[in-house]
Amino acid sequence: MKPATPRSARRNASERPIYVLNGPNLNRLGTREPDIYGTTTLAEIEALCHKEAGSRAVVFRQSNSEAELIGWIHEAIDAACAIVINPAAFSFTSIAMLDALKMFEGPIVEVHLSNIHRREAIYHHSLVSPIATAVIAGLGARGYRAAIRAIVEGGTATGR
Ligand code: DHK
Repeated sequence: MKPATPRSARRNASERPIYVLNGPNLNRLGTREPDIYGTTTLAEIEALCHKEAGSRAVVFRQSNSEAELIGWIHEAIDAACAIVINPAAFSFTSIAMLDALKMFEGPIVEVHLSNIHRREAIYHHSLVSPIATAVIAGLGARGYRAAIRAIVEGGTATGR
């Protein structure tokens, strides 16, 4: 069993921001296939993440570029206490992004607005899920709130 995280490390971790990273096409939320993704915009999702985090800092970003997302994961490796990530279509294609996430030692919560397992087969196998601490899919924008709450409350079943 992993040794207990000393109080100082837990305190230091809680002083570091939660990175919330979003993949391609999520900048179009609100008008993008509302029957699948709902009508909540990405700006509204960002606002609910900050609200749920309370005094904890949140770094919230979106990119349609794989390289940019990997750059932010590298940044998070040195700066973040946890990563909440909706990799969107890169979930199913990007081994490079997976390799970057593997270097992160803190909790990783994978979020999908839609229940990817109820959709076409191309959306069924996320490369990220096997290394994620937790996966939330199908709750729409509320999935982000659940992810932030779990991180703020601290501790996960897997000890990651
Ligand atoms: C978002 C996307 O853009 C799709 O490629 C994924 C995910 C699902 C979502 O549900 O948030 O399949």
